Amino acid sequence: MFCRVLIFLTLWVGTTFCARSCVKFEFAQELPPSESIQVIFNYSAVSRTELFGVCVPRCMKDIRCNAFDICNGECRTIRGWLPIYTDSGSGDLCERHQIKCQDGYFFDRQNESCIQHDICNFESVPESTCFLSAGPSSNIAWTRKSGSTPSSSTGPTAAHRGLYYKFIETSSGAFGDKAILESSRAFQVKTYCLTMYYHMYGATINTLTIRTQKGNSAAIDHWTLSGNQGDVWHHLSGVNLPLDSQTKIIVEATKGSSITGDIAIDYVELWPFACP
Ligand SMILES: [Ca+2]
Repeated sequence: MFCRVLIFLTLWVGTTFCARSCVKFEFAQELPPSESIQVIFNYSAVSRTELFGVCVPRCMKDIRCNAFDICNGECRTIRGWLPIYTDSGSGDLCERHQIKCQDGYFFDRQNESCIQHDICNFESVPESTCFLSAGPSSNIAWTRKSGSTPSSSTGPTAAHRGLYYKFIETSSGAFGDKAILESSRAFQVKTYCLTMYYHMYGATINTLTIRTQKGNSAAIDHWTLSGNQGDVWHHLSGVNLPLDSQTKIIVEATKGSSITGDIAIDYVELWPFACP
């Protein structure tokens, strides 16, 4: 099996891409040929921190484990959650090849079908794959933006992925004002994994929180961070959220004491299984 699939992948990828480094396909024997033939999805990454690495037990259930990337002439299979490469050199143009599903869905090996994969990339309005919308109890808004925020010394200068992100503008309003995004669909009874990128740069950054709330019960905080985190996008690599049809996800940013408190988020993903 190993040789058969390796030969297939090598032929399919083509010697122009990776004749030098196809040894990275050492796990390819676990990709059935019938599925490999459907490996046609292209994926672009701007940073190697996007890539997933070593084998973990769940790999046979997870599309991220039966994909492979080609980056600058090198290729490798993708297995697991943590990145193989820890350098964050920008500009790596990668192609991710995996089993194709329609936008907003990914292939679940356990069910052998495409299942919903929620993503808020904020690139379009409306965004059909986004599970978050403005919460009615907000004092200030999460604003969609491209490029820099209006104030200097705070906020990102560009989206992490694509052109657009969402942020809170802290030039007006009062200390402690809250901007709230809430989930707008019902979930199954299980633990989901939320990942996202956040940018918290400025002298008066306050707090970003992810919580859940079941009906009118008290909300439960699952992740919270306060204060200046530097002028860089950070990756939140996974927060477990126990959900059901009555429980909603809340992403809340709190305004600090002055205009240097802009908090931004981008590429929020909700995976329908617990974090690895
Ligand atoms: Ca974006």
